[in-house]
Amino acid sequence: MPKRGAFIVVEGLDRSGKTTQTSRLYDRLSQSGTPVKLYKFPDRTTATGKMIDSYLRSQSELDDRAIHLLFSANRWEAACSMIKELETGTTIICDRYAFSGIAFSAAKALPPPSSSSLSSPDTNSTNPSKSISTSTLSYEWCRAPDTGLPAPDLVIFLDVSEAVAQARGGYGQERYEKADMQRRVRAVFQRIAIEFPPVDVGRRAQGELEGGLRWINIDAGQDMDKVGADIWNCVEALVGGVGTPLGRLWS
Ligand code: 2DT
Repeated sequence: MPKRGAFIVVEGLDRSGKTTQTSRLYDRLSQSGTPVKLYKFPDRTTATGKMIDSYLRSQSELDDRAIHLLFSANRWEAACSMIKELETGTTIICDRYAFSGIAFSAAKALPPPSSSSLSSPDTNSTNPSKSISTSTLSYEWCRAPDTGLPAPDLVIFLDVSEAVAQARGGYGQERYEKADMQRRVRAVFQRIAIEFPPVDVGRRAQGELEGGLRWINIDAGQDMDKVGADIWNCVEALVGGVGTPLGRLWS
């Protein structure tokens, strides 16, 4: 049976260099002769994307649940084409996906940012779920609408500290581009990461990356070329396609 394309998601905090690294990865895969397509969510060009864009620019207000569902719908709109492309051998790189959906919405329900559980990765890695409120926009509620979407083979999470983000020029003007929100989002990303088996970045054997979603944290505070090299180190094993069937998120 011919191999399908690999599905690689790049997630990250603002100022992590995510968009730069994603397009570099795209170029490198293209140059290696891999058929590759780049997706970015939210896709602001569709009808749902235009509503999302207006919300992010604070030109409109929406209930937290309504915007969450729009972000999810924005992915579902693309799901059919993505599946077709992957099954016909195209590798997909995706700049943000369902994990951003959970992280940004569930972050709204976290306790105030002065809480040490938000800024300390150690506290969260011990039991991050404890810091997530179950009263509104619970983690489970946020995850539900994306259940069944095509599951990536690999999620690369570009982690960047607040200090590095500030040194890179601080945050932009959109709704979520604030230090307090970014801190909360980082905490939820850490909560998501513990759902997936850890990967040793040094080991690139195909067997290590096939057969289920893998999540890799990369220190995006490093020099851009080093970050690019770390990413390639993980992705190289997937060049040439994947032999296992495409999975579905959380199902
Ligand atoms: P960009 O700055 O990357 O365009 O993202 N977001 C994104 C959500 O809140 N939910 C989602 O499902 C996705 C994909 C992250 C725009 C902002 O939208 C947030 C930042």
